[in-house]
Amino acid sequence: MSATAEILKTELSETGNESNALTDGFHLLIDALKLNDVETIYGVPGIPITDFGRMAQAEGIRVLSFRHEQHAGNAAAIAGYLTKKPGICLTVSAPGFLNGLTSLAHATTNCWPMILISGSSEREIVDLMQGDYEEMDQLAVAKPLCKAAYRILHAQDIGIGVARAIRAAVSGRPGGVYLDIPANLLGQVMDEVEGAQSLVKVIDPAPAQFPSPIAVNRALEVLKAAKKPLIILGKGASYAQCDELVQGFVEKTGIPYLAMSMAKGLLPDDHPQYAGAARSLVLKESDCVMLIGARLNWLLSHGKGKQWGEPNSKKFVHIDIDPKEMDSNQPIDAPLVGDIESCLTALMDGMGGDWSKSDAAWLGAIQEKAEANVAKMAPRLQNNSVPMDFHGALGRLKRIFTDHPDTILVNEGANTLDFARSVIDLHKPRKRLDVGTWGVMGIGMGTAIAAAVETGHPVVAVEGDSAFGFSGMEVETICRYNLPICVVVFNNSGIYRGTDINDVGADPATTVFVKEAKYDMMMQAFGGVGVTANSPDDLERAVREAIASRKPTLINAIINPEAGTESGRIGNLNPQSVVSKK
Ligand code: ADP
Ligand code: TZD
Ligand code: MG
Repeated sequence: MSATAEILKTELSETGNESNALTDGFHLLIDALKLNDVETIYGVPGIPITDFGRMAQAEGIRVLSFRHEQHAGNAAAIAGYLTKKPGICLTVSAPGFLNGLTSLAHATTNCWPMILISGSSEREIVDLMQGDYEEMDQLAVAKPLCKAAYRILHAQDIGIGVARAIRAAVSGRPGGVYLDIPANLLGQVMDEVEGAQSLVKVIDPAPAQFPSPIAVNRALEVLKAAKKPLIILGKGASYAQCDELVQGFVEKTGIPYLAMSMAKGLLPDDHPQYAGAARSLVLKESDCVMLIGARLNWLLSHGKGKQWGEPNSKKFVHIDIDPKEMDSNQPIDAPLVGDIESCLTALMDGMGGDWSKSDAAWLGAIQEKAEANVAKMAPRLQNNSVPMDFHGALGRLKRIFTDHPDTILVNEGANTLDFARSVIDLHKPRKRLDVGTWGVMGIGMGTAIAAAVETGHPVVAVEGDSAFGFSGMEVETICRYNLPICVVVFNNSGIYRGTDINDVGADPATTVFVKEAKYDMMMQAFGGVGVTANSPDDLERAVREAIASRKPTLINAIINPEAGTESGRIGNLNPQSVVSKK
């Protein structure tokens, strides 16, 4: 027993407390997390949280150790999205904390619940800037980058601290929360019974938020008056996990819909009302757009510009849990503030039984356009060229995802991302996990690991070769935990293309990599399966085998280095220099 524990024991017995049993910060923190159903922690060990990780594991929490905190954090962020419970990331002080902070900011930007728990140095030394081991005022650094940030200084406050963190992460618009754990908190001792009494089980952490009846009626009036309505489903709608209600609402209205990237599969992508293959037409010509858990941010060109047709030609209905989202980019005619489940339930009730479905001419025009676009694309998806292009490779993956609707697709890159998003259909909710609102490269392996851990389903991560490089070392983590993950690296030997040449010096161009690097050997190095695929046939065979075997697999898919375009589909966002080049 430590000296402090001895003193405390004596004090407690002097005050008449005879239980004598003690607990400490380590155990209180573990008990607080367990009491609130935390099952998994993603992190990297080190001072001062190594023993905490060990003890949590011994107490039945699954603790997954990563090679870099950013990927542990990305795992926690996507675990939050998939489960509606905060994903937990555990890091060491200053540098480990900073590595984890990127993913905490990413979770916040995407409205996903996550808690970054980080060990920190002693307050007294940090605040006097006396140069402690890994000294940093972490709370101050975290604050502007997440939804809420708390520090716990006393063991008796651990229960409340954890409760606040959980509620802040999941209630209202979900987001990232920072929880600062100074090293000496973990060793603080208190009476075991009092400790247990100090813990808090959070009741109803994300309370339903009902829309006002006036707002519901207003929304129904706007929808009723529309001649060419359109629904846009965003990842807030898939996060809400009221899948049948969303499907029921879309079908009852008969309104055609678009799905934002991670909302794909919320209704099956081959649904007759899905207007994905006629995206330009519906955005331009619709007269009323209903956003359900989607923001009018850059991903929707802020709801304006040529893509959106004539200015002021549309009315907007917007469901979001955050009132500040209304009128953020366009005036909203019918704001519906509340959680999606409550809002859609109220709308369904208000619609009654005799809601007349959307105009047949509008649906017919969309269907005609969609069919023409699908027919135009079909031969490209069937091409069997060697070296492969994006479409030849993705045409095969599309078939595989249709045959395996439970398999989760993780996707990042530029061309690899944009083409895979439009080619691969998903048939169930929350099966597509990608770069999210920021377009972050590096989410790949952390996301794949959490997807496999949280769902038990096989994961196929379709990765640009650059994108993969950001988190590639985590293939060791995949092998160590023997996860059913198949990484497909779309290897075009570079960022966007593998063909750039630097004609003014000896260094390679900034966007090219070692030609046809053997990424498959990285997986082999740790005991997994590594394969090179030169043709669509090779690729299809290897992916099917990986899904069936559930063995960690990396397929190095050699893609024609000329096949991609600068920045994929968002090349227009690159600033142009007005100074003529040499
Ligand atoms: P996408 O990128 O798919 O368009 P966004 O991340 O931009 O989606 O938007 C998701 C929106 O969903 C956010 O504005 C968030 O506040 C909202 N949201 C998240 N969960 C819920 C919920 N349960 N009910 C209502 N809105 C939600
Ligand atoms: N760093 C981070 C964290 N995120 C980013 N989005 C970028 C850099 C910039 N970036 C992109 O937006 S896409 C991309 C980078 C570096 C890589 C594209 O190359 P790729 O994909 O090999 O992954 P394709 O298929 O070759 O286009
Ligand atoms: Mg590439």
